[in-house]
Amino acid sequence: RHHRLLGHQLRHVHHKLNASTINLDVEKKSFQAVLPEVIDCAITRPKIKELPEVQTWLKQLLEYTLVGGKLGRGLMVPMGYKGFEEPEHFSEETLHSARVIGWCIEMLHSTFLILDDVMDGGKVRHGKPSWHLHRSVSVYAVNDAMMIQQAMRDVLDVYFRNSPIYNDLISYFNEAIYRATMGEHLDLCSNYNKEIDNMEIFNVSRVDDIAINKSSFYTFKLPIFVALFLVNNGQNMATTELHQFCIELGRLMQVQDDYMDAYGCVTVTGKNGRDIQEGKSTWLAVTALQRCNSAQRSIFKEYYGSNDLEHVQRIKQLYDELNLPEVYEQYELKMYEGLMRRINEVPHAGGRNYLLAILNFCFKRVS
Ligand code: DMA
Ligand code: MG
Ligand code: MG
Ligand code: MG
Repeated sequence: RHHRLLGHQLRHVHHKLNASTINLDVEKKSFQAVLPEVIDCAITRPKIKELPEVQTWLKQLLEYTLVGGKLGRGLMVPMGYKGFEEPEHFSEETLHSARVIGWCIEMLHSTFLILDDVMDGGKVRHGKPSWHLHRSVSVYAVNDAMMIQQAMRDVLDVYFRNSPIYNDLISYFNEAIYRATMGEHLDLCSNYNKEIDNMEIFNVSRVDDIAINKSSFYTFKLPIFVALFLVNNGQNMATTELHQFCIELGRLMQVQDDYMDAYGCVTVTGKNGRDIQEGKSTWLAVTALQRCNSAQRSIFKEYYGSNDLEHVQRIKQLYDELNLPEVYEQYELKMYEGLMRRINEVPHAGGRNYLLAILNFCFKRVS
């Protein structure tokens, strides 16, 4: 009864929330407050309780990797539920479910980041040493990544096994996982090698394929569409237009990620850039090549994909000579405007407000 009363009061607050802007800091605190419950759920499953040593390990693994990020992906689930749900159907209990699912998406994100840092030679993540350099013994981190993924699956099972949304939930998670691994595959097969001169990797459509698979699905489509599973008649709002919005937003996100890899500051982004050293096919590299004269193209071929710091500096200098910071700013604005147009076509006012909050969270981001 107390619960229902609280729900009623919150419905009232929620109504006002819909009309004004979404307070991200408040939602972030409530979201973070659910983490201990989620970790506790994962580490108290019968099979892991039998192995206290593993239980302690998993707890440390989750506490280390789930803290320090922006939590954008996870927050999109409760924010989406609040944005799309009508006041008469809103419940505090469902909001809590949204936060649990949000943490499952953050667990999935941790899984990918652990593996990505092993594969990319990433050393810093969320402003701390990457997991494989911290507690784990380098490549053993692969096993830890799998463990987090299965812990995530356990949490989903505990909370939602008997829920009517369970099958859809699992199939959306599966789609996101598969897409991210396909994106990572393309990314890992896009390293420039001077010896074989594989310049064909630097093309717009490859950069798009990498971006869409690497980030659109698990970063945007998963949290946004899963939030709609929790909304009364939410399936009516899970449109192909919304899908396309997620795809485009993922592209924006990855262009920014590529830009920050060279132009970001490690103390702000919390990670060390390695794309130039690895010779990656990124938005910056492809855009640079589109604007190069033949002398500049030779410099690119000579120095791109080298671990030598002077070579990396030479590539960054080339990016500056080609005015890439300015080109980036214009491109980001153009993408922002396109996404705004898409948002304005969403019929649901609360949904529009929510998508706008996500877009503004991403636009001009520096970390
Ligand atoms: C990471 O791509 C991709 C996934 C699916 C986690 P990335 O290597 O560009 O990420 P980061 O720049 O954060 O290392
Ligand atoms: Mg990486
Ligand atoms: Mg990578
Ligand atoms: Mg990157």
